[in-house]
Amino acid sequence: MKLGIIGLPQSGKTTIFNALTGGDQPTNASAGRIEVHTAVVDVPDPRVDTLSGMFNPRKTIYAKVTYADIAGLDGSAGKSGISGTLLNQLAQMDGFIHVVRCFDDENVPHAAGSVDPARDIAAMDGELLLNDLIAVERKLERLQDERRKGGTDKTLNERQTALFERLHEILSTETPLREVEFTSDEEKNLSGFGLLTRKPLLVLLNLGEGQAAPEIKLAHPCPVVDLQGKLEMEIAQLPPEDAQMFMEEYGIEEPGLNKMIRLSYDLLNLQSFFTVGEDEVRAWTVRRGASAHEAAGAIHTDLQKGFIRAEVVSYEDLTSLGGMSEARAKGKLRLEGKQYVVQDGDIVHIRFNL
Ligand SMILES: Nc1nc2c(ncn2[C@@H]2O[C@H](COP(=O)(O)OP(=O)(O)OP(=O)(O)O)[C@@H](O)[C@H]2O)c(=O)[nH]1
Ligand SMILES: [Mg+2]
Repeated sequence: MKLGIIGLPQSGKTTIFNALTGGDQPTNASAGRIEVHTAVVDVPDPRVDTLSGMFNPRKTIYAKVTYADIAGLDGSAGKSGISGTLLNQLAQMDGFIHVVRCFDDENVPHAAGSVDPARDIAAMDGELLLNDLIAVERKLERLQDERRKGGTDKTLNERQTALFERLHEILSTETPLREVEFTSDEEKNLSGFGLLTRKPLLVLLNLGEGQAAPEIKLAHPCPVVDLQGKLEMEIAQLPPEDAQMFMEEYGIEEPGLNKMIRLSYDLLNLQSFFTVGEDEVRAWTVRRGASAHEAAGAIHTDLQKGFIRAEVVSYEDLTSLGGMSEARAKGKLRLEGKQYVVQDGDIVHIRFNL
């Protein structure tokens, strides 16, 4: 799962990326250049820590999300849309984190001359909308060409034309496609088309030190999270002991970053289930609503192929009872079939036979 960190130039994308990775990519003007840095980040999860404490495994593995710092969107895509290379990068993402500058700093000029988060959110929304509108118009032209030339599947062409005309209508009213429900057949037609406003979006308000988050009325509701980007980056770059001291000094209980990582996991409609044992305690990622059969596949295709049953206990039951055998004795260890819908926090053991 990949999230693209996007935002206007100098909004703090690389700062946030460094905060996520503890890295030190240079944060200076990359204006106009298309730059992409990618990092795989652990999803902080106190449940994994608790399970690890219970089972004392050789390895503890957290769920992961990939973040990409994508510079190059500057609100000037204009009539021709976002350039090919950049669009390619954006289209590969499963969702976006839009970094919005709220911090004041006279040493960091704002391209638009002033700090105005609401304006910047609207500008980015507009850029993504416009780009989709252009992509849809191009597709409609191609479909029209096909009809004129003939020789292609006529019903398919008609169906696609109807769908893309509908998209055109929606986008023309400045509505992002993520707000629209599609049938699974339409979804299939649209996958591989990389429309940007179909992807889930999280707004990240990048605050200055000690700054309170501004109230912003969004034209298109989406999850919003705020953090002090530069401060978080500085914390992330410290050795862990120093970071702890630093946070205590500033009265920070948990880095705002952790919240953002968890929110981005939610944004992508994902959940975790766990496997436990002496060898390893591990969080696995599946979409919400996934079956036990899919969960088995997330671990290994062999487990999916040879699936017999899933042994399942909830995180709450396992931790309150204190162990697997206690859970079994109390009848809390359930045997579930392929169709069982996995719940966030389930501890799962797949029985299989190949
Ligand atoms: N005071 C203050 N400065 C910040 C904050 N976040 C970022 N900056 C500064 O703003 C400048 C731009 O930050 P970057 O993280 O490079 O922004 P960016 O969005 O990656 O910029 P481009 O890649 O050029 O588009 C740097 O000088 C940062 O030090 C913040 O929270 N407070
Ligand atoms: Mg940058």
